[in-house]
Amino acid sequence: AEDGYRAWLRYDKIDNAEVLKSYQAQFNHVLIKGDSPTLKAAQEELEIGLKGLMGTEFDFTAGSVQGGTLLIGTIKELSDFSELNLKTLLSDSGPEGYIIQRRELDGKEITLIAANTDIGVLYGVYHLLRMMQTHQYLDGVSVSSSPKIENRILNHWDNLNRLVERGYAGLSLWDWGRLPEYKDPRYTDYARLNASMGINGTVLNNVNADPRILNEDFLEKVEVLADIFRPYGIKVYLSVNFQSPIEVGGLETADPLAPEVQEWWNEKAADIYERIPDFGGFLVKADSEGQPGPFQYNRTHAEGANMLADAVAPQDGLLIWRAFVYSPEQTDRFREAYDEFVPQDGKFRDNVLLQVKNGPIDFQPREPFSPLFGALPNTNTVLELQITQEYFGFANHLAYQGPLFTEALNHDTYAEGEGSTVGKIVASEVFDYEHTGIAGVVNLGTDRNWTGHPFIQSSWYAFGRLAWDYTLSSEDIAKEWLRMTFTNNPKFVEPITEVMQESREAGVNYRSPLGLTHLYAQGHHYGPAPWTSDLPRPDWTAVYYHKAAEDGIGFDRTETGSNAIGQYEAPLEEKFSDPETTPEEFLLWFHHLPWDYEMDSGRTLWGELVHKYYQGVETVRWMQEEWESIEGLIDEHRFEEVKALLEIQEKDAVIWRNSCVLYFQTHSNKPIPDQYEKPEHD
Ligand code: GCW
Repeated sequence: AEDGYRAWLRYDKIDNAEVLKSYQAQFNHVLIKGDSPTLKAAQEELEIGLKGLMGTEFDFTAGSVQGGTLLIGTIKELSDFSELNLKTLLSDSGPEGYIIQRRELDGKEITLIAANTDIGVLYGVYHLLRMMQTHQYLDGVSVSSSPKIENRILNHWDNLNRLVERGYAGLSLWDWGRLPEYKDPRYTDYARLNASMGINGTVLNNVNADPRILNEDFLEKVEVLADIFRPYGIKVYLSVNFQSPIEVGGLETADPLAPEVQEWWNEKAADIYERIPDFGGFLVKADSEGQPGPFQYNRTHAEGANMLADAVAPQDGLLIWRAFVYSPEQTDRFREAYDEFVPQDGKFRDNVLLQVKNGPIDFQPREPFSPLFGALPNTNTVLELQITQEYFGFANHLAYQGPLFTEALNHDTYAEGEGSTVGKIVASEVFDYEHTGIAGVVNLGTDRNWTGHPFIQSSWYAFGRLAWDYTLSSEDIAKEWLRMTFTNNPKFVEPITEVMQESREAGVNYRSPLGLTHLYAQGHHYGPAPWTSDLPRPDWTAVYYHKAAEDGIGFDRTETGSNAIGQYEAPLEEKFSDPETTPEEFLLWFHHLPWDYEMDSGRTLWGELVHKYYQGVETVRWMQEEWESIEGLIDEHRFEEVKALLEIQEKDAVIWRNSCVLYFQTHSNKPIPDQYEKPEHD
């Protein structure tokens, strides 16, 4: 049975005779110049890929260029072929880009994949295979591609006992108990899947960091993983606990200004680099949700980050500091990260990157962008996205995150006038950053299909593709993924692309439409509990966020409220300050409005809220129908699995809708309009 293990690198034989014939006419053997581990990986991928796709063994032993050669190599290895003019062709490709061309060489028709570096070649090979998997004709192909963002990093929230925080796909992939001896072949497949999209870094462990990761016995295991990932261009990073000098080093303090603490970190970093010369660096969650940090020593974020940055600087390492901070003392959690970090702008070392979640609160189904984007001209700012469905029904619901990611990237911050989108800021096209980066929190685990719900693979894929090129559309990515992962049959691809594209909005609507947020049951974040009010921290309750009462609903973040809107640039501040000009999907993020406030549809706010909740459920039911309609076009195993999961999703959506509508009704005191099926309750 198809179990999803191969994900989008399936390489089943091309079932379109015409496409297959055209490929056969175009190349019949491969000439790879060079034999580094990365080029060997490229060759291995082509061996599996071409054999699978074309159904024939390929000759990889040709010594010279002939008609039908697939010629592959770096500018250096291909220097004999001066006629190719690679110096010019690759002048914009950088250290990771590549070109793919159909062209003539010595009067012979060849296909060329060339790059400045080995890893560029590998990326080019994956690109060619992707074109073949999606049945694109290669006549006259001329591709030139390079990443817009330098560091494209997965974040694993994996604990050392292999439980994954917010992970719903089995245990951690890292089998610490059997490392370093046993090198699970899965590590290589993990690297292949990531390299196929151009992911070039991975943080192995949870940001709620266990200090033991820095013990020698763990570092020995980390070294093995780094060795396996290296040919695929993937650097290893570690999350570290700020108290490590005490917990691991036996020091009395972790004060970043204490010389013995600095020395301890310097030595620790040097030791890691001895094992792992291309070690990426450290990721730190400090002074957030109980994690230790510089505050207890009366030091600033910058002082804490800079000490660690200095430790990795001699080897060109990076120090990634998270901006996910909030505390119960603030009247509005929305404000906090900005209030803490903007005054620190310019105080961080050049090799520090500040990692900011897309929204100001926490990976909610829909958030406005964090006002930190655009407010830090002198601090390398990384965008953190969540691939794992902590707030989207775990691995039970279909909720393709592509539209959320592109929405986050395309928000206009107006930092340097119109068009200063989050994507451009992160890619250093607005300010001049020393380093750029994007991070995705994954839920990969030991489930056969890596992600639990087969469609969560698509969000992993979307993250990777957007990390390479943030201007891609979520729809194109969805199509590409469906073609590679299931079938090229348009009868499948067309309707299911639509299902994917609608799925996130459905999730917004049945949970928290119109700018509501964080109505989750505390702790697990699966089901609804908008009534939650009595918890140890007010900012963990639902009522803190929705503020529903007899007079209306929503969080006033205008000047009469917390004035968080003041953190945005003037045109947005103005736009969001007036409910009439606030986009309705963000309305209750910024305003507390009466229940009979009139919406664009002509309905009252209460009526619109009810309408959206019902619409969310209806969309899930439509998703079920669409899925039923493609029965027989894909393998039965995955068909049945997704069908069953959609049943769960429908049930959950109804629970969300009923819980929220009935609860908010206790405040609105208004009826549910007649056209809607009434929630049943016992
Ligand atoms: O989204 C919240 C999660 C925590 C997580 C935290 C963070 C790793 O509920 O589980 O901790 O954010 O991003 O640090």
